[in-house]
Amino acid sequence: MGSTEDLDYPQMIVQYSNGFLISKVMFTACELGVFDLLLESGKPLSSDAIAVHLGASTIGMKRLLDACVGLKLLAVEITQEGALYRNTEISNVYLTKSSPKSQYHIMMYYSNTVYLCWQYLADAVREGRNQYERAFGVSSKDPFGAMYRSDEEMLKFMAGQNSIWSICGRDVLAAFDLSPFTQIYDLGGGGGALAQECVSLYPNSTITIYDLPKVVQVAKEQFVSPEERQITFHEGDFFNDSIPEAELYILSKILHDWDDDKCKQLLAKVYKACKPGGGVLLVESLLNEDKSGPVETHLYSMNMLVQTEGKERTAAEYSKLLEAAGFGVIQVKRTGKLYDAVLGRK
Ligand code: ASE
Repeated sequence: MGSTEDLDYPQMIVQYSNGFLISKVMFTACELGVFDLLLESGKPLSSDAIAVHLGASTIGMKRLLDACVGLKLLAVEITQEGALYRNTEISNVYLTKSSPKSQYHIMMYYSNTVYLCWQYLADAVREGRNQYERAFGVSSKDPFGAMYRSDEEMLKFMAGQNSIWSICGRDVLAAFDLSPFTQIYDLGGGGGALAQECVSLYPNSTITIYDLPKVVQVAKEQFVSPEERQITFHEGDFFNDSIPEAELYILSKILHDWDDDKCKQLLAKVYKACKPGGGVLLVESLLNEDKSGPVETHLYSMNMLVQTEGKERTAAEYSKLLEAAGFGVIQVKRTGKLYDAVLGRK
């Protein structure tokens, strides 16, 4: 893009400025149920029909639908009865609630929670800490206390994280052959979508989701059925309570929530609990060693600043944390997608 940059018309700056408008159009069409309605209807619909079905104004809905066409999230066909809208393939797969690869829940979390925190990004940069106090009037001392400030917020977060595993879970679990490890703990496993991918990919494994009691309760009620016999639960706080013995510990998007001291504390506890010959799998979005990118990971690191106590790190930074805890033979696999995998052995 740099090479096509024209100082009389800075395409890149215009595109970056409009980035949040694009996000909000997509989030809003998801939130109002546009893609769900067009999937269910099975035929193209007029803007008036969509507005009536979704209880929206005709003027507002027409504007939203046309913007979605511009973004290639919808297609339009002009007929004698006027313009008829339908989903594009990518919208059917990723933007409808019922699709197995739906990103609906993470978008609702971005649109209604993350978005509000980003309002205070300048304050976060000035102060070097998360912005829960300004955004939601809750103490920022305990980030997960703040993130789970209501059952509704906790559920939105869990559903959101689950939707990410529906598109990245298989790649991060297949990055290494984990079949030698049959007894696995997923620390902070939340809604269990990664655990579900894990037992599907490794049918001989059993996996225990270790998470806070209220998270486990919601996971059992809403996300993992008792018929899924290979998945069990352990209620606890992995910083303050004991961690049971296992062959493999998965820490998926856990270390990025915490500073180096907390990461070392947690990894040292995991090392102690780990069976000899066992290991730890870190699932994180890795920064390049020279911190030149990927830009998505830099943006996520900004998000860690406004929402948590952590940051995104390079593979070498994770390796150092693992080594400090005692782990050896550290292997790194980049997946080319959002999340990568780092394996350490005891
Ligand atoms: C966390 C993950 C996330 C803590 C807060 C979070 C996500 C959003 N908020 O562990 C999902 C990843 N997306 C981003 C923007 O970081």
